Amino acid sequence: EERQNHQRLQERIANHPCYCAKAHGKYSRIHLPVAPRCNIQCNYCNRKYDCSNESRPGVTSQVITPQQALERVKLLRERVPNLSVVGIAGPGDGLANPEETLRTIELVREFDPELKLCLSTNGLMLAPFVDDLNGLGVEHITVTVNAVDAPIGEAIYPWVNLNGKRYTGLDAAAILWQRQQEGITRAVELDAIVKINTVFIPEVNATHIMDITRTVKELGVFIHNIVPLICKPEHGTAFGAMGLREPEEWEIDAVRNAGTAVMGHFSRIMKHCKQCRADAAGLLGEDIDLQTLTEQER
Ligand code: CLF
Ligand code: SF4
Repeated sequence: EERQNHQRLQERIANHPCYCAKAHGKYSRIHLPVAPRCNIQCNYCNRKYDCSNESRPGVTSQVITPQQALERVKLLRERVPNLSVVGIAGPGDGLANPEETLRTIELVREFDPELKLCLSTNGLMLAPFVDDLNGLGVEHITVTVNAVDAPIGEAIYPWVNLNGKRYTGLDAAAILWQRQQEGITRAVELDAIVKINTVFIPEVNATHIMDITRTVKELGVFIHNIVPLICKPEHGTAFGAMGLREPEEWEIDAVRNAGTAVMGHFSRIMKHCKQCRADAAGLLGEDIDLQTLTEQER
């Protein structure tokens, strides 16, 4: 039975460029930047720019409406090679903008039910929306988990906003992880294929990453994606101002290799992430220039 489940899973991810390394030079994804607001603060984020959970600080994606997002999908379906996935990855958090996010997903689904739907979130509001997402056919969910221990989380998240109240300190980190766990657990129950992103932050969560891998594996997560902190001073992030360094490549390699053993045979560590923009479109790392494309269209 395990073999059959594995087979089914392989089929479901076979044309997802992030979940399946073999698919990434072949199939394209589009990100639709419909979600401007965010409900937490990460110290590696510059709020003027894209969510750095899935994308880089220092690039600004222009926010579009759900209707414009649909137009973009229509335009790009013919222009990018083998479009298979439509994702929402900011520029804020998709679920801090639930109306825009759910409406966009609905429109894309109506337009072409064959397109895979993908959402990346900080997880604060995943539990309350995961059933709706499932109902709309969202099969791929990414949650950014940078700590499964409040004292470590406290150094990464200065605050979270929940139901009109702002939490700080240990409370903020504990609430975020609690909610992330609930959301991830429910997503797995609903048979979503869950990916965890973790930002490798030297001297903050680096030695904690194995614990994260082990913990999320136990929750039934399929893939763990560990990405390097981006924090040059010019990116204007809190970590940049604190003088934190970006990790060396060998540090990332080491933690990914260690994680591979933990994830085992039926789940995996992602190694080909390109830390995409919130408006990325095309093959991973070979995005098309939307500006030029729109000008050509006129
Ligand atoms: Fe986009 Fe993310 Fe879906 Fe992929 S990106 S929402 S899972 S369709 Fe992919 Fe880009 Fe890395 Fe993200 S390479 S940043 S992992
Ligand atoms: Fe920034 Fe994304 Fe963190 Fe929100 S979740 S603070 S947009 S990095």
